[in-house]
Amino acid sequence: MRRIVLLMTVAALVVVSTLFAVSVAGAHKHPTAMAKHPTRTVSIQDFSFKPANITIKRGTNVRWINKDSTAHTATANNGRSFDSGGLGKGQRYTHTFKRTGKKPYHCEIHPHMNGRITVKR
Ligand SMILES: [Cu+2]
Repeated sequence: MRRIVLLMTVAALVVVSTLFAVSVAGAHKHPTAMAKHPTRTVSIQDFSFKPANITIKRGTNVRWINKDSTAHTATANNGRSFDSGGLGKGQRYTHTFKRTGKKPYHCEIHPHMNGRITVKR
């Protein structure tokens, strides 16, 4: 009998602590939404993406930073997955890659500028 009481006490503690953890996580959900994903940076410099080809895990953020004084874009070749729009000097754009596959992209202003994101599981 004492053993059952002890087990029930332990079970109750587990439930309470789980509820507490969930509520704490929920309260901070918004600010940490980006932080829980790793971020890789691609520089746009000297009219090229550096590095031009990267392989990432699904759910990773890719952040492009334009280091040229000329405006550039990072635009998916399929025209809809992602598009930074014009980035001036020092401006950045971040996209979270949620689906696996090869994602070739280019600069709309300078179509010879090409890059590729490979997203793995
Ligand atoms: Cu460009």
